[in-house]
Amino acid sequence: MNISLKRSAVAGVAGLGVIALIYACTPRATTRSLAVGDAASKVYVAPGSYDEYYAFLSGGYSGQVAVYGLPSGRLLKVIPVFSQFPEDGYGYNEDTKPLFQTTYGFIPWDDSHHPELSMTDGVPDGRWLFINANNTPRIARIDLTRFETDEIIQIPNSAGGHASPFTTPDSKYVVSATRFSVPVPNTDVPIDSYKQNFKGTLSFITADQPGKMDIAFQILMPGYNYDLGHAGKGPSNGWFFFTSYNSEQANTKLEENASQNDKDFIAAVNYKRAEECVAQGKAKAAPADYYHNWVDSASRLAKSEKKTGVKLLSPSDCDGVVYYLPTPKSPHGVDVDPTGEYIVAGGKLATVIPVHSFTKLQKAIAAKAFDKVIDGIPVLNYDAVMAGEVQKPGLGPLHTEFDGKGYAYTSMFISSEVVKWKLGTWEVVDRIPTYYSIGHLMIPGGDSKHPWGKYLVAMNKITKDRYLPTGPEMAQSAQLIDISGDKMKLLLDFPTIGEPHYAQALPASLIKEKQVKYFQLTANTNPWVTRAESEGGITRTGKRVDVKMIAIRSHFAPDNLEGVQVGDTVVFHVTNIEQDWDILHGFAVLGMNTSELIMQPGETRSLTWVPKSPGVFPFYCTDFCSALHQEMQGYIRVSPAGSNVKLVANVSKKAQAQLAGDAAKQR
Ligand code: RUQ
Ligand code: CUA
Repeated sequence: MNISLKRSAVAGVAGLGVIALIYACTPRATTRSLAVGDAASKVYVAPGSYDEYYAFLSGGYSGQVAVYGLPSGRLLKVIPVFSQFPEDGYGYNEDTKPLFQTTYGFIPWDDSHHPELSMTDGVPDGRWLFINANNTPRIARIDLTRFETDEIIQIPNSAGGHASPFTTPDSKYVVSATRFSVPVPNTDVPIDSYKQNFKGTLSFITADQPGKMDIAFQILMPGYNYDLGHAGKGPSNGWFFFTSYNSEQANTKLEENASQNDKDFIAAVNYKRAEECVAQGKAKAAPADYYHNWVDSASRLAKSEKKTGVKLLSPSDCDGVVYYLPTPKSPHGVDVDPTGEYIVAGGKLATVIPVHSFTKLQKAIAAKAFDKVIDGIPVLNYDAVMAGEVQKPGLGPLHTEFDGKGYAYTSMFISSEVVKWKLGTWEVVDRIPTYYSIGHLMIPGGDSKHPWGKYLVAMNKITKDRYLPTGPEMAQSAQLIDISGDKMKLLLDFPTIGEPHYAQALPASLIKEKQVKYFQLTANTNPWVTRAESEGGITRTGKRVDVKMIAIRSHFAPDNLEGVQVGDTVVFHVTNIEQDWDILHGFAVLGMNTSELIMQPGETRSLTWVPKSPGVFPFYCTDFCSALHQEMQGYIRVSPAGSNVKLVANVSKKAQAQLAGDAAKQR
């Protein structure tokens, strides 16, 4: 959730006559359970040793993912996903730009919310990390052998892809539900025709094959706001649960108008049933344009394809595919416990934490315990599906994770605390304050069948006085809490990047040994690869000039180029021919206004430069790669249009002979 939602949550609660605990935003300097005793030694990772867990925190409005080591809280890497990234040229260089292609054009910045690890049999397996773009709905796949974004698929018929990209236990599907209902297909209608014309969609996207994500089907839903989701597991495998709010179908002043109903709904989707109906042809083929972008692994070039059409399934054409579970007051998170029996909602404005039972849900369906039917969706009776309610947990329950030992931990946004409670008895057994206004929380594997229940990370929305002040905006703050004993213990505060909305973590041992250290030059299929100095050179095709160049400690070859003219478009293709771990080179030209390049070992990257005036322009390596890094440079001479300066690059004689041969053939 973002700050404005937070404000409205506080106002909404106050409006409901519940005491709004203003200390959600008020710094409290003194309290119990500040880090004490042996906390420092518990987070200390000695120089040269490794952390026990990789944690992936979303960057929220930064569009990135930040990777931290736990328990140290050390930042290991920032992975750019939905935003251009100056640190490695992602989204600036020609090779990665196609990843940002959408039907709205090139989108270089989005809001990323929920990282989700791929799973095998309901347990994180360390293959991929998925994450959603919230504004222009998309889902990305990050490969965890390289910590790189490899694929992005756009979700049509959707606006605000918030309930995303939660996966099924086998990662066959990732999902995306629309936050904003919109006309489907989107068309020009009066906004106050919301109730007639606006719809929600729940999208199931196939995800088990890298480079091949696609929309399997979409379920057309009533025009509510869909918020979050989680797959069933164990007995509830084959089901997916999505929270919704605004069952009032308000289209203005939602703060007030969407907080009227005592209960909204969790949509329980039997997606195996949906698969059957789709196979039986019960889904309608609907026009819908969207982009699928992916990186070809051998050339490391991103490609884009435009797709048209989706299968749209209406619940009224497929009985038994969706049921609504009434759930108090604008639920936010929905989390399924490790056994797959309990479905826990976080009612932002509720004073209890409602827990549904999957066993009861099935019985209620069999007994047709329906209160009513909305657009072909039976609404199950609340009492018939209720497993229990956690009473007086605090205020503003948002998200719940599990420790695998029978306990659940819920973030309380308004009362700014983590509350630990027992599954089955629903009693609160412990609570710990957070600083300040916790949104999401995360336990490694805490939404899976197998939580590694040793630590919990609280991701807080407001920082205020927790760190040395840095002007009006403070880095957001995460807190590491030890949950290995009966009582939660605060161990560490660490600043984060952007606004983490969720995180995932897994034992480092699951991915540490699988890391790619460099790219094999011999396997590089980029059409502009230069594998040896002798292969570099410069060629002209009309007004386009291509430069093939290598980078190696500590020079570029070629390093002097002449014959370029004002009006040309120059494309540099630079290959880092190092075959050694973590030896990068950079490339930047004076006045270049698109990007720099950073090349990983064995990689070719390209950038486009349009010189605007005659002169001599230096270029250099931007990564301090060796003792002679400052010597790693070259010049490119630019002459006026129509000049007769010969096109030359100071490459080896052999390469020049080759170039002359090629030119002769072209003539
Ligand atoms: S989420 S905490 Cu609750 Cu997208 Cu933000
Ligand atoms: Cu290469 Cu500095």
